Amino acid sequence: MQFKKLSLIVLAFAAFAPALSAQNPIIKDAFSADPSAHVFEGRVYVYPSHDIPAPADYARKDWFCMADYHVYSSDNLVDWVDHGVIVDQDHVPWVNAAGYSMWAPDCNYKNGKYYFYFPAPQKPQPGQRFAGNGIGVAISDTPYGPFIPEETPIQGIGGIDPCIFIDDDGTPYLAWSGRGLQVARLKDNMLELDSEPVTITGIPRGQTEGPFLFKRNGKYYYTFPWVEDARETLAYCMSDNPMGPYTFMGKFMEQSETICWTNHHSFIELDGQWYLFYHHNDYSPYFDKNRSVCVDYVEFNADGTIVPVVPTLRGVGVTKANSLIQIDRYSDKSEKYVAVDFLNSDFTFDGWKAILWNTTQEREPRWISYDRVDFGQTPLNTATIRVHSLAGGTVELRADALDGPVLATIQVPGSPVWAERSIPVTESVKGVHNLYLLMTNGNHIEVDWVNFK
Ligand code: FUB
Repeated sequence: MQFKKLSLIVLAFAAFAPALSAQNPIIKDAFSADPSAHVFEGRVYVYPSHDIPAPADYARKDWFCMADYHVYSSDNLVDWVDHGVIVDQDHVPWVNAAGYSMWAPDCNYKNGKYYFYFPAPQKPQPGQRFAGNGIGVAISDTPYGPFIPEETPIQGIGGIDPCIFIDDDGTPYLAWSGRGLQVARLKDNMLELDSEPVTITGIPRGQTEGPFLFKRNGKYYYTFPWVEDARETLAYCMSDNPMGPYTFMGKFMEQSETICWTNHHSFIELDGQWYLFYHHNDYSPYFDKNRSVCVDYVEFNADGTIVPVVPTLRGVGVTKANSLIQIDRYSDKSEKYVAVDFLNSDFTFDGWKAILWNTTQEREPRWISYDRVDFGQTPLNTATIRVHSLAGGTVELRADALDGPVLATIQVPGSPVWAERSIPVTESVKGVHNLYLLMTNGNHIEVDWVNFK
Protein backbone atom coordinates (compact mmCIF):
# COMPACT_ATOMS: atom_id res chain seq x y z
CA MET A 1 0.00 0.00 0.00
CA GLN A 2 2.81 2.30 1.07
CA PHE A 3 4.49 1.52 -2.21
CA LYS A 4 1.36 2.20 -4.29
CA LYS A 5 1.08 5.73 -2.88
CA LEU A 6 4.73 6.43 -3.64
CA SER A 7 4.31 5.11 -7.14
CA LEU A 8 1.36 7.44 -7.74
CA ILE A 9 3.38 10.44 -6.58
CA VAL A 10 6.22 9.55 -8.96
CA LEU A 11 3.80 9.08 -11.84
CA ALA A 12 2.04 12.35 -11.15
CA PHE A 13 5.30 14.11 -11.96
CA ALA A 14 5.77 12.25 -15.25
CA ALA A 15 5.36 15.34 -17.41
CA PHE A 16 4.15 15.40 -20.99
CA ALA A 17 7.41 15.95 -22.83
CA PRO A 18 7.55 17.88 -26.12
CA ALA A 19 6.49 15.97 -29.23
CA LEU A 20 9.06 13.87 -31.00
CA SER A 21 9.04 13.84 -34.79
CA ALA A 22 8.70 11.64 -37.86
CA GLN A 23 11.16 9.40 -39.76
CA ASN A 24 13.19 6.48 -38.44
CA PRO A 25 14.05 6.13 -35.66
CA ILE A 26 10.84 7.64 -34.27
CA ILE A 27 12.15 8.29 -30.74
CA LYS A 28 14.95 10.78 -31.18
CA ASP A 29 16.01 11.85 -27.71
CA ALA A 30 16.50 8.55 -25.88
CA PHE A 31 17.31 4.92 -26.63
CA SER A 32 14.23 2.72 -27.04
CA ALA A 33 13.75 -0.94 -27.94
CA ASP A 34 11.25 -3.80 -28.11
CA PRO A 35 8.32 -1.63 -29.29
CA SER A 36 4.87 -2.94 -28.51
CA ALA A 37 2.34 -0.85 -30.41
CA HIS A 38 -1.43 -0.80 -30.04
CA VAL A 39 -4.29 1.39 -31.24
CA PHE A 40 -6.50 2.54 -28.37
CA GLU A 41 -9.48 4.73 -29.32
CA GLY A 42 -7.91 5.74 -32.64
CA ARG A 43 -4.57 6.79 -31.14
CA VAL A 44 -1.36 4.78 -31.47
CA TYR A 45 0.47 3.93 -28.23
CA VAL A 46 3.97 2.45 -28.21
CA TYR A 47 5.30 0.71 -25.12
CA PRO A 48 9.03 0.18 -25.67
CA SER A 49 11.86 -0.90 -23.40
CA HIS A 50 14.18 1.92 -22.40
CA ASP A 51 17.88 1.22 -22.90
CA ILE A 52 20.25 3.39 -20.89
CA PRO A 53 24.03 3.53 -20.61
CA ALA A 54 24.98 1.48 -17.53
CA PRO A 55 25.16 3.61 -14.36
CA ALA A 56 28.00 3.23 -11.83
CA ASP A 57 26.03 0.77 -9.63
CA TYR A 58 25.43 -1.66 -12.50
CA ALA A 59 28.47 -3.86 -13.08
CA ARG A 60 27.65 -5.18 -16.58
CA LYS A 61 28.76 -2.37 -18.84
CA ASP A 62 28.53 -4.58 -21.93
CA TRP A 63 24.95 -5.74 -21.50
CA PHE A 64 21.35 -4.47 -21.66
CA CYS A 65 20.60 -1.93 -18.95
CA MET A 66 16.96 -0.91 -18.39
CA ALA A 67 15.42 0.63 -15.28
CA ASP A 68 12.00 1.90 -16.39
CA TYR A 69 9.38 2.17 -19.12
CA HIS A 70 7.96 5.20 -20.94
CA VAL A 71 4.89 5.21 -23.17
CA TYR A 72 4.69 7.24 -26.39
CA SER A 73 1.61 8.11 -28.41
CA SER A 74 0.67 9.66 -31.74
CA ASP A 75 -2.46 10.27 -33.77
CA ASN A 76 -0.65 10.42 -37.12
CA LEU A 77 2.46 8.23 -36.67
CA VAL A 78 4.52 11.38 -37.31
CA ASP A 79 4.25 13.54 -34.20
CA TRP A 80 4.95 11.52 -31.05
CA VAL A 81 4.34 12.49 -27.44
CA ASP A 82 6.44 11.04 -24.61
CA HIS A 83 4.08 10.54 -21.66
CA GLY A 84 7.00 9.92 -19.31
CA VAL A 85 7.81 7.01 -17.00
CA ILE A 86 4.92 4.61 -16.35
CA VAL A 87 6.68 1.85 -14.36
CA ASP A 88 10.18 1.68 -12.89
CA GLN A 89 12.25 -0.90 -11.05
CA ASP A 90 12.24 1.08 -7.78
CA HIS A 91 8.47 1.01 -7.40
CA VAL A 92 7.38 -2.56 -8.06
CA PRO A 93 7.18 -4.59 -4.82
CA TRP A 94 8.51 -7.86 -6.24
CA VAL A 95 11.19 -6.45 -8.59
CA ASN A 96 14.90 -6.44 -7.76
CA ALA A 97 15.56 -2.68 -7.81
CA ALA A 98 19.22 -3.28 -8.66
CA GLY A 99 18.37 -5.53 -11.60
CA TYR A 100 18.32 -3.01 -14.48
CA SER A 101 16.62 -5.68 -16.58
CA MET A 102 13.14 -4.38 -17.31
CA TRP A 103 12.95 -6.05 -20.69
CA ALA A 104 10.35 -6.07 -23.45
CA PRO A 105 6.84 -5.11 -22.21
CA ASP A 106 3.34 -5.04 -23.69
CA CYS A 107 -0.04 -3.50 -22.85
CA ASN A 108 -3.66 -4.18 -23.73
CA TYR A 109 -7.18 -3.10 -22.84
CA LYS A 110 -9.96 -5.13 -21.26
CA ASN A 111 -13.05 -4.41 -19.14
CA GLY A 112 -12.34 -0.67 -18.90
CA LYS A 113 -8.71 -1.05 -17.76
CA TYR A 114 -5.28 -1.03 -19.39
CA TYR A 115 -2.99 -3.91 -18.37
CA PHE A 116 0.75 -3.37 -18.76
CA TYR A 117 2.86 -6.58 -18.73
CA PHE A 118 6.58 -6.51 -18.09
CA PRO A 119 9.34 -9.00 -17.28
CA ALA A 120 11.88 -8.25 -14.55
CA PRO A 121 14.23 -10.03 -12.16
CA GLN A 122 12.52 -10.82 -8.85
CA LYS A 123 13.90 -9.74 -5.47
CA PRO A 124 16.18 -12.50 -4.19
CA GLN A 125 15.00 -14.13 -0.95
CA PRO A 126 17.45 -14.27 1.99
CA GLY A 127 20.29 -16.63 1.03
CA GLN A 128 19.30 -16.59 -2.62
CA ARG A 129 21.58 -15.05 -5.27
CA PHE A 130 19.16 -14.99 -8.21
CA ALA A 131 15.40 -15.31 -7.95
CA GLY A 132 14.61 -15.71 -11.63
CA ASN A 133 12.52 -13.54 -13.89
CA GLY A 134 8.87 -12.81 -13.17
CA ILE A 135 6.26 -11.39 -15.51
CA GLY A 136 4.31 -8.67 -13.76
CA VAL A 137 1.23 -6.58 -14.45
CA ALA A 138 0.46 -2.93 -13.73
CA ILE A 139 -3.06 -1.58 -14.19
CA SER A 140 -4.35 1.82 -15.27
CA ASP A 141 -7.56 3.57 -16.27
CA THR A 142 -5.83 5.16 -19.26
CA PRO A 143 -3.25 3.91 -21.78
CA TYR A 144 -0.68 6.38 -20.46
CA GLY A 145 -1.04 5.75 -16.74
CA PRO A 146 -0.75 6.11 -13.88
CA PHE A 147 -0.17 2.34 -13.80
CA ILE A 148 -0.38 0.62 -10.41
CA PRO A 149 1.78 -2.53 -10.27
CA GLU A 150 0.40 -5.70 -8.70
CA GLU A 151 2.10 -6.89 -5.51
CA THR A 152 3.31 -10.15 -7.08
CA PRO A 153 4.13 -11.33 -10.62
CA ILE A 154 1.84 -13.74 -12.50
CA GLN A 155 2.04 -17.07 -10.67
CA GLY A 156 3.21 -20.25 -12.38
CA ILE A 157 5.28 -18.72 -15.16
CA GLY A 158 8.67 -17.08 -15.61
CA GLY A 159 10.56 -15.77 -18.59
CA ILE A 160 10.70 -12.66 -20.72
CA ASP A 161 8.93 -10.70 -23.47
CA PRO A 162 5.22 -10.97 -22.60
CA CYS A 163 2.67 -10.15 -25.30
CA ILE A 164 -1.01 -9.85 -24.48
CA PHE A 165 -3.52 -10.62 -27.23
CA ILE A 166 -7.30 -10.20 -26.83
CA ASP A 167 -9.34 -12.25 -29.27
CA ASP A 168 -12.53 -10.91 -30.89
CA ASP A 169 -14.63 -12.79 -28.32
CA GLY A 170 -12.75 -11.04 -25.49
CA THR A 171 -10.61 -14.03 -24.46
CA PRO A 172 -7.12 -12.88 -23.40
CA TYR A 173 -3.99 -14.84 -24.31
CA LEU A 174 -0.47 -14.36 -23.04
CA ALA A 175 2.45 -15.20 -25.30
CA TRP A 176 5.97 -15.07 -23.89
CA SER A 177 9.44 -16.52 -24.13
CA GLY A 178 10.15 -19.01 -21.36
CA ARG A 179 11.26 -22.56 -22.07
CA GLY A 180 10.78 -21.89 -25.78
CA LEU A 181 8.00 -19.73 -27.18
CA GLN A 182 4.83 -20.14 -25.11
CA VAL A 183 1.16 -19.25 -25.22
CA ALA A 184 -1.53 -19.63 -22.55
CA ARG A 185 -5.09 -18.48 -22.10
CA LEU A 186 -5.61 -15.94 -19.32
CA LYS A 187 -8.55 -15.61 -16.97
CA ASP A 188 -10.91 -12.69 -17.41
CA ASN A 189 -9.08 -10.89 -14.55
CA MET A 190 -5.99 -10.73 -16.83
CA LEU A 191 -3.80 -11.77 -13.88
CA GLU A 192 -3.95 -15.55 -13.82
CA LEU A 193 -3.43 -18.36 -16.32
CA ASP A 194 -6.59 -20.12 -17.47
CA SER A 195 -4.78 -22.94 -19.27
CA GLU A 196 -1.54 -24.84 -19.22
CA PRO A 197 1.15 -23.07 -21.27
CA VAL A 198 1.59 -24.53 -24.76
CA THR A 199 5.00 -24.49 -26.45
CA ILE A 200 5.05 -23.39 -30.09
CA THR A 201 6.62 -26.21 -32.10
CA GLY A 202 7.79 -26.65 -35.68
CA ILE A 203 10.19 -23.69 -35.72
CA PRO A 204 13.48 -24.61 -37.39
CA ARG A 205 16.50 -24.64 -35.09
CA GLY A 206 17.72 -21.21 -33.97
CA GLN A 207 17.19 -18.98 -30.95
CA THR A 208 13.74 -17.39 -30.58
CA GLU A 209 12.27 -14.79 -28.20
CA GLY A 210 10.03 -11.69 -28.23
CA PRO A 211 6.68 -13.11 -29.48
CA PHE A 212 3.91 -10.88 -30.80
CA LEU A 213 0.52 -12.51 -31.40
CA PHE A 214 -2.15 -10.89 -33.57
CA LYS A 215 -5.13 -11.81 -35.72
CA ARG A 216 -5.96 -10.81 -39.29
CA ASN A 217 -8.83 -12.09 -41.43
CA GLY A 218 -9.51 -14.96 -39.02
CA LYS A 219 -5.88 -16.20 -39.01
CA TYR A 220 -3.59 -16.03 -35.97
CA TYR A 221 -0.02 -14.85 -36.47
CA TYR A 222 2.55 -15.88 -33.85
CA THR A 223 5.52 -13.71 -34.81
CA PHE A 224 8.98 -13.64 -33.19
CA PRO A 225 12.68 -12.79 -33.54
CA TRP A 226 14.53 -15.86 -34.87
CA VAL A 227 18.26 -16.40 -35.35
CA GLU A 228 18.74 -18.22 -38.61
CA ASP A 229 22.32 -17.08 -39.18
CA ALA A 230 24.26 -14.57 -37.05
CA ARG A 231 21.65 -12.13 -35.70
CA GLU A 232 17.90 -11.99 -35.17
CA THR A 233 15.58 -11.95 -38.16
CA LEU A 234 11.81 -11.60 -37.69
CA ALA A 235 9.80 -14.72 -38.51
CA TYR A 236 6.30 -16.09 -38.02
CA CYS A 237 3.92 -18.99 -37.75
CA MET A 238 0.22 -19.06 -38.68
CA SER A 239 -2.72 -20.98 -37.27
CA ASP A 240 -6.52 -21.09 -37.17
CA ASN A 241 -6.38 -21.19 -33.37
CA PRO A 242 -4.54 -18.83 -30.97
CA MET A 243 -3.25 -21.84 -28.99
CA GLY A 244 -2.01 -23.57 -32.17
CA PRO A 245 -0.86 -25.85 -33.60
CA TYR A 246 1.06 -23.31 -35.68
CA THR A 247 2.77 -23.70 -39.06
CA PHE A 248 6.15 -22.04 -39.54
CA MET A 249 5.93 -19.55 -42.45
CA GLY A 250 9.48 -18.15 -42.62
CA LYS A 251 11.00 -14.69 -42.24
CA PHE A 252 9.43 -11.30 -42.82
CA MET A 253 12.49 -9.19 -41.96
CA GLU A 254 16.13 -10.09 -42.52
CA GLN A 255 18.80 -9.61 -39.86
CA SER A 256 20.05 -6.03 -39.60
CA GLU A 257 22.90 -4.89 -41.79
CA THR A 258 24.35 -3.16 -38.75
CA ILE A 259 25.71 -5.07 -35.78
CA CYS A 260 22.38 -5.07 -33.91
CA TRP A 261 22.04 -8.65 -32.66
CA THR A 262 18.45 -8.29 -31.44
CA ASN A 263 15.27 -7.27 -33.14
CA HIS A 264 11.82 -7.11 -31.55
CA HIS A 265 8.57 -6.00 -33.06
CA SER A 266 4.81 -5.55 -33.09
CA PHE A 267 2.08 -4.98 -35.67
CA ILE A 268 -0.85 -2.57 -35.75
CA GLU A 269 -3.59 -1.80 -38.25
CA LEU A 270 -4.63 1.85 -38.49
CA ASP A 271 -7.22 3.08 -40.99
CA GLY A 272 -6.80 -0.05 -43.10
CA GLN A 273 -2.99 0.17 -43.31
CA TRP A 274 -0.74 -2.24 -41.41
CA TYR A 275 2.49 -1.11 -39.76
CA LEU A 276 5.48 -2.94 -38.32
CA PHE A 277 7.33 -1.50 -35.32
CA TYR A 278 10.82 -2.91 -34.70
CA HIS A 279 14.22 -1.76 -33.48
CA HIS A 280 17.76 -1.24 -34.75
CA ASN A 281 20.78 0.46 -33.19
CA ASP A 282 20.72 3.66 -35.27
CA TYR A 283 22.01 6.05 -32.59
CA SER A 284 24.58 3.58 -31.23
CA PRO A 285 26.47 2.04 -34.13
CA TYR A 286 29.18 0.46 -31.97
CA PHE A 287 27.09 -0.83 -29.04
CA ASP A 288 23.99 -2.79 -29.98
CA LYS A 289 22.47 -2.78 -26.48
CA ASN A 290 21.43 0.86 -27.00
CA ARG A 291 18.66 0.57 -29.56
CA SER A 292 16.05 2.71 -31.31
CA VAL A 293 12.45 2.09 -32.36
CA CYS A 294 11.51 2.31 -36.05
CA VAL A 295 8.27 1.82 -37.99
CA ASP A 296 7.56 0.84 -41.60
CA TYR A 297 4.57 -0.09 -43.72
CA VAL A 298 3.57 -3.77 -44.00
CA GLU A 299 1.60 -5.46 -46.77
CA PHE A 300 0.05 -8.92 -46.87
CA ASN A 301 -0.27 -11.26 -49.84
CA ALA A 302 -3.72 -12.48 -50.92
CA ASP A 303 -3.13 -15.76 -49.05
CA GLY A 304 -2.45 -13.88 -45.81
CA THR A 305 1.32 -14.33 -45.81
CA ILE A 306 3.42 -11.31 -44.86
CA VAL A 307 5.31 -9.47 -47.62
CA PRO A 308 8.88 -9.17 -46.26
CA VAL A 309 9.56 -5.71 -44.83
CA VAL A 310 12.75 -3.90 -45.82
CA PRO A 311 13.72 -1.33 -43.16
CA THR A 312 13.73 2.28 -44.37
CA LEU A 313 15.15 5.51 -43.02
CA ARG A 314 12.13 7.45 -44.26
CA GLY A 315 9.63 5.50 -42.14
CA VAL A 316 5.92 6.24 -42.47
CA GLY A 317 3.50 9.15 -42.65
CA VAL A 318 3.50 12.56 -44.31
CA THR A 319 5.95 15.34 -43.39
CA LYS A 320 4.81 18.96 -43.44
CA ALA A 321 6.82 21.18 -45.82
CA ASN A 322 7.08 23.86 -43.13
CA SER A 323 8.78 21.48 -40.68
CA LEU A 324 12.49 20.67 -40.75
CA ILE A 325 12.48 17.95 -43.42
CA GLN A 326 15.29 15.60 -42.41
CA ILE A 327 16.21 14.67 -45.94
CA ASP A 328 19.05 12.43 -44.73
CA ARG A 329 16.22 9.98 -43.80
CA TYR A 330 15.95 9.48 -47.54
CA SER A 331 13.58 7.38 -49.61
CA ASP A 332 15.94 6.97 -52.56
CA LYS A 333 19.29 8.30 -53.76
CA SER A 334 21.62 8.31 -56.74
CA GLU A 335 23.51 5.07 -57.07
CA LYS A 336 26.86 6.68 -56.35
CA TYR A 337 28.37 9.34 -54.12
CA VAL A 338 25.61 9.96 -51.65
CA ALA A 339 26.05 8.96 -48.01
CA VAL A 340 24.62 9.66 -44.59
CA ASP A 341 26.67 10.37 -41.47
CA PHE A 342 26.13 11.73 -37.97
CA LEU A 343 26.24 15.52 -37.58
CA ASN A 344 28.24 14.92 -34.42
CA SER A 345 29.53 11.42 -33.80
CA ASP A 346 30.14 12.30 -30.12
CA PHE A 347 26.44 13.10 -29.64
CA THR A 348 24.48 10.98 -32.07
CA PHE A 349 21.05 12.29 -30.93
CA ASP A 350 21.92 15.47 -32.90
CA GLY A 351 20.93 13.38 -35.91
CA TRP A 352 22.34 12.94 -39.37
CA LYS A 353 23.40 14.82 -42.50
CA ALA A 354 23.27 13.82 -46.17
CA ILE A 355 26.59 14.08 -48.01
CA LEU A 356 26.66 14.45 -51.81
CA TRP A 357 29.95 14.53 -53.67
CA ASN A 358 31.71 14.10 -57.00
CA THR A 359 35.16 12.88 -57.96
CA THR A 360 37.43 14.47 -60.54
CA GLN A 361 36.80 11.54 -62.87
CA GLU A 362 33.05 11.17 -62.35
CA ARG A 363 30.95 14.34 -62.38
CA GLU A 364 27.20 13.97 -62.49
CA PRO A 365 24.25 15.44 -60.60
CA ARG A 366 24.03 13.55 -57.30
CA TRP A 367 20.62 13.37 -55.71
CA ILE A 368 18.56 12.25 -52.77
CA SER A 369 14.78 12.03 -52.46
CA TYR A 370 12.27 12.14 -49.60
CA ASP A 371 8.73 10.82 -50.12
CA ARG A 372 5.46 12.35 -48.97
CA VAL A 373 5.93 16.03 -48.17
CA ASP A 374 2.73 18.02 -47.62
CA PHE A 375 3.08 21.47 -49.23
CA GLY A 376 -0.37 22.51 -48.04
CA GLN A 377 -2.86 24.54 -50.05
CA THR A 378 -1.37 28.04 -49.86
CA PRO A 379 1.68 28.92 -51.95
CA LEU A 380 4.98 28.72 -50.09
CA ASN A 381 7.39 31.61 -50.54
CA THR A 382 10.78 30.64 -49.15
CA ALA A 383 12.98 27.55 -49.34
CA THR A 384 15.69 27.12 -46.73
CA ILE A 385 18.39 24.48 -46.41
CA ARG A 386 20.87 24.00 -43.60
CA VAL A 387 24.03 23.28 -45.48
CA HIS A 388 27.79 22.98 -45.24
CA SER A 389 30.25 23.10 -48.14
CA LEU A 390 33.87 24.22 -48.08
CA ALA A 391 34.03 24.98 -51.80
CA GLY A 392 30.36 25.75 -52.42
CA GLY A 393 28.09 24.61 -55.23
CA THR A 394 24.48 24.56 -56.38
CA VAL A 395 21.52 22.63 -55.01
CA GLU A 396 18.17 22.24 -56.76
CA LEU A 397 14.97 21.31 -54.96
CA ARG A 398 12.42 19.66 -57.23
CA ALA A 399 9.00 18.09 -56.75
CA ASP A 400 7.89 14.63 -57.90
CA ALA A 401 10.91 13.56 -59.99
CA LEU A 402 14.48 14.38 -60.94
CA ASP A 403 13.07 16.40 -63.85
CA GLY A 404 9.99 17.62 -61.93
CA PRO A 405 9.12 21.27 -61.20
CA VAL A 406 12.06 23.27 -59.80
CA LEU A 407 10.98 24.63 -56.42
CA ALA A 408 14.22 26.47 -55.78
CA THR A 409 17.82 26.67 -57.00
CA ILE A 410 20.13 27.54 -54.14
CA GLN A 411 23.68 28.83 -54.62
CA VAL A 412 25.74 27.56 -51.70
CA PRO A 413 28.76 29.79 -51.01
CA GLY A 414 31.92 28.07 -49.78
CA SER A 415 32.16 28.29 -45.98
CA PRO A 416 33.89 26.40 -43.17
CA VAL A 417 30.75 26.50 -41.01
CA TRP A 418 27.17 25.25 -41.24
CA ALA A 419 24.67 27.90 -42.35
CA GLU A 420 21.02 28.27 -43.30
CA ARG A 421 20.54 29.47 -46.91
CA SER A 422 17.13 30.84 -47.88
CA ILE A 423 15.81 31.94 -51.26
CA PRO A 424 12.36 32.64 -52.73
CA VAL A 425 10.52 29.62 -54.11
CA THR A 426 10.47 29.75 -57.93
CA GLU A 427 7.52 27.44 -58.43
CA SER A 428 5.14 26.44 -55.65
CA VAL A 429 3.24 23.15 -55.51
CA LYS A 430 0.19 22.19 -53.47
CA GLY A 431 -0.66 18.97 -51.65
CA VAL A 432 1.57 15.96 -51.07
CA HIS A 433 4.62 15.48 -53.32
CA ASN A 434 7.90 13.63 -53.16
CA LEU A 435 10.86 15.99 -52.72
CA TYR A 436 14.14 15.69 -54.69
CA LEU A 437 17.39 17.42 -53.76
CA LEU A 438 20.06 17.51 -56.50
CA MET A 439 23.63 18.76 -56.28
CA THR A 440 23.93 20.14 -59.82
CA ASN A 441 27.26 21.85 -59.29
CA GLY A 442 29.99 21.33 -56.72
CA ASN A 443 32.35 18.73 -55.34
CA HIS A 444 31.03 18.14 -51.83
CA ILE A 445 27.91 19.46 -50.15
CA GLU A 446 26.44 18.37 -46.82
CA VAL A 447 22.75 18.97 -46.02
CA ASP A 448 21.10 18.78 -42.61
CA TRP A 449 17.50 19.68 -43.41
CA VAL A 450 15.18 21.43 -45.89
CA ASN A 451 12.23 23.67 -45.04
CA PHE A 452 9.58 25.66 -46.91
CA LYS A 453 7.71 28.69 -45.56
O1 FUB B 1 15.50 -5.76 -24.65
C1 FUB B 1 16.02 -6.89 -23.98
C2 FUB B 1 15.76 -8.10 -24.78
O2 FUB B 1 16.41 -8.02 -26.04
C3 FUB B 1 14.32 -8.31 -25.14
O3 FUB B 1 13.56 -8.74 -24.08
C4 FUB B 1 14.49 -9.26 -26.26
O4 FUB B 1 13.34 -9.49 -26.99
C5 FUB B 1 15.58 -8.58 -27.03
O5 FUB B 1 15.10 -7.54 -27.83
